Amino acid sequence: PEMAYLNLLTHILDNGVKKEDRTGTGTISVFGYQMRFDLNKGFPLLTTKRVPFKLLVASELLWFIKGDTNIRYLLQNNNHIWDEWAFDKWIKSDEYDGPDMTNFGLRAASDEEFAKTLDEQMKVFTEKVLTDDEFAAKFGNLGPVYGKQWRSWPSEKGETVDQLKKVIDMIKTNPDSRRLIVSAWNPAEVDDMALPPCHTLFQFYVTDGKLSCQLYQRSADVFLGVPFNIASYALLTHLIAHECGLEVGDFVHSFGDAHIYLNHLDQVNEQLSREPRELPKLVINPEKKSIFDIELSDLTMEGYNPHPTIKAPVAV
Ligand code: THF
Repeated sequence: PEMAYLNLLTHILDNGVKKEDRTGTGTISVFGYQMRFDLNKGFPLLTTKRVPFKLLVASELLWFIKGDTNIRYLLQNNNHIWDEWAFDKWIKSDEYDGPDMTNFGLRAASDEEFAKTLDEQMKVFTEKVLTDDEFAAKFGNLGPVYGKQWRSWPSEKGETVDQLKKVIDMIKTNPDSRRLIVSAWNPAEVDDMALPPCHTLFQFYVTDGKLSCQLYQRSADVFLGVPFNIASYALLTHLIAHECGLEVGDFVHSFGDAHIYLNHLDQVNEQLSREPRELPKLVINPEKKSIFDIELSDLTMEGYNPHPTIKAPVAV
């Protein structure tokens, strides 16, 4: 199953075209691609590099499931993958009076002195989000991102729609439905989000007592983001199957713009030179049924024995 991911990397190296992007980093990119993972063949957590499952993948997913959009919860769990996007809002606000941080992502990549200053300011920022309630409410919040749209999409009548709860209820009561959909893309609110959702929409499908899930991802950072995204949606599928008394089926991953950043190419080649190992197995605490009650301590990854981490800069 991991070959599906390695084949995507190769496909982009072979067929990708150079394309400028919002972050100014530059990418090679293809438009339209699909991977399929049979979740019965093991949990699709990559073994050709270490992917921090509990620390980063699971804590982020539980944050979405809670309907939370403030990075404070992530910080409390030592998860820093969303820091830059909140930080960006702060440094562009009137309240920021530290050193100039314009274009911090790009500058840090080429200037070591600046990278140090950025690190210091980032520490000041995350410390304030953790300890100052008012500051956290204002600058820890990423806007109406995933958690908000999944759990409380605002409706015309001034009410909210709990898409996640509804889809789980429908899987239980009407599993043949072709409307088992959750959308994070809310056109009316996209402009207020720190980052418009990359994983835009997902759909479930039930057959032979197995739950499958397909994700449409509009934009994919294939080296850094996609290993997280695969694991995250595989986990979501396992959790919902667990609650609904179903087995797991396939995770189907469909892409719009799938790209490799030009500053990830050495890392990609390093990863492609490695031999995939046996996939691990996810164990969910059988005492807990509802996805809304699951905590990090209820999840165990057994038999994960990956190749070492491969570091790469994240484009902001
Ligand atoms: N923006 C970009 N450019 N890439 C993304 O993958 C991405 N995400 C989310 C939002 N914007 C994005 C954030 N998700 C890492 C992983 C996932 C992220 C952001 C960053 C990352 O840096 N991973 C490192 C480990 C970091 C660590 O150990 O702290 C890695 O090596 O995998 C797409 O969902």
